[in-house]
Amino acid sequence: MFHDRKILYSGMQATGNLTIGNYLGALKNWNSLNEEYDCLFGVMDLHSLTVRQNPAEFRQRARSLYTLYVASGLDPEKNCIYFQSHVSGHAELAWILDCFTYMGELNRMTQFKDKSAKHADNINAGLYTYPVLMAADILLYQSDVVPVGVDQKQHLEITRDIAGRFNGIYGDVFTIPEPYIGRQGAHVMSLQNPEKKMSKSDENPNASVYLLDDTDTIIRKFKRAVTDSDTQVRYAPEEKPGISNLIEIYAAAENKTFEEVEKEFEGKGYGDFKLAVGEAVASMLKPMQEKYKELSKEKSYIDSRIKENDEKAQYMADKTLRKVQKKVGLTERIR
Ligand code: AQP
Repeated sequence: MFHDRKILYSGMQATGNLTIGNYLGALKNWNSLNEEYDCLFGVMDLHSLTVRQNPAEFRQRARSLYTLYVASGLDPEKNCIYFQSHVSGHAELAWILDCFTYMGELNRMTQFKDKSAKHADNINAGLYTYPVLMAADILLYQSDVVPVGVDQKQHLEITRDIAGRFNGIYGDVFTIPEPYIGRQGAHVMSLQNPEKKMSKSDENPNASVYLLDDTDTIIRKFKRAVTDSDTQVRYAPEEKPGISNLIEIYAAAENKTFEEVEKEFEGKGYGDFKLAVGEAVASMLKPMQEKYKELSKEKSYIDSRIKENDEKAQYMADKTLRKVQKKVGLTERIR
C-alpha cells in the first residue's frame, strides 16, 4: 500500500455527524493527497472521549465516519484509514510524551480555553492533555506533513516542540512534522451564527448541514440561514458575514471564484441565491450519499478494510513505540 513517499497524517473526531465544513475544509482536499504522499487518515475516537458520549451512538457514529471517508472517495486500499483506538500505541506514546511536556505549554493552548468554556461541566484532564495525544498520533507514524486548520496550528507547533525536545535528549527518534502547504479548503461558518465556525457538535441542527442530510432538509437549512437586511450578493466577511459564508460555500461546491458568484447573482435577491446554494450543496453531496448507502450494505468489505488497515497502522506504530521505549530505558520484552 505504501511506497516510501513522505507520510501525511490527518483525522477527524467522531464527536458528531460530519458537516459540509468538515467536507469542504478537509475531506474534499484529502482525496488528492494520495497522489503525492503515503496517507494515514484516522477516525480519532480516543480524542472524542473528552466529551461525554452515548456508547451505542458513539460506536455507530465512528463506524459511519469510517464509511463516509470511503464514500467521499478515499481509497482504503491506497490510504491507511483506521481507528485510533485500535492501535494501542497512541495512548502508550501519549503517556511517555506527557512526561516530556510542560504544564506551561499546555496552559497556553487556546483550544483548551475555548473547549472548557463550551463544556464547563466537564473540564477533564483529557481535554487538557489533548495536544499531547495529538502529538503522539502524528509522531507515532513518523509523519512528515500534517494538514492543519487555523485552530490546530498551535497543536502542530507543540508537537514539533515535544519532538524536538525528545530528539535533543535521545537522538533522532522522531521526524519533525511540517504543516501541509497546499490547496487550503474553505472555512465554513455556522448558518445560524456566521461569526462562529460550523461544527459537528453544535447543538442547533439548523446551524450545520450534515453530509447525510436529504435535499429538502439542505434547502430548508439554507433558506433559514441568517443573513443581513441588504439585498446584494457581495463578498464582504466583516460587513456581511452571513452572505459571505454562503458565497464561500457556493464557490467551493461549484468550483467558482467569489467574483464569478457575485456576477452570477447580480440583480437577484437573497431568496434565489439561498435556493441555488442549497441545490448546489445537495448535488455536491448526492454521489457521496449514494456511495455511503451502498457501502453500508457491504459490511464485510468495510470490515476487511478496517482489519487490514488496523494491522498496517499497528505495524508502523509499533516500530516507533519500541524505539521510544528503548530510548527512555524501559525494560525490553522477552519474546
Ligand atoms: N467549519 C469548518 N470549516 C472548515 N473546516 C472545518 N473543519 C471542521 N470544521 C470546519 C475541519 O475538519 C477537520 C475535523 O476536525 P476534528 O474532527 O478534529 O474537529 P474540529 O476541527 O473541532 O471540527 P468540528 O466539526 O468543529 O468538531 P467539534 O464540534 O467536535 O469541535 C479538521 O481538519 C478541521 O480543520
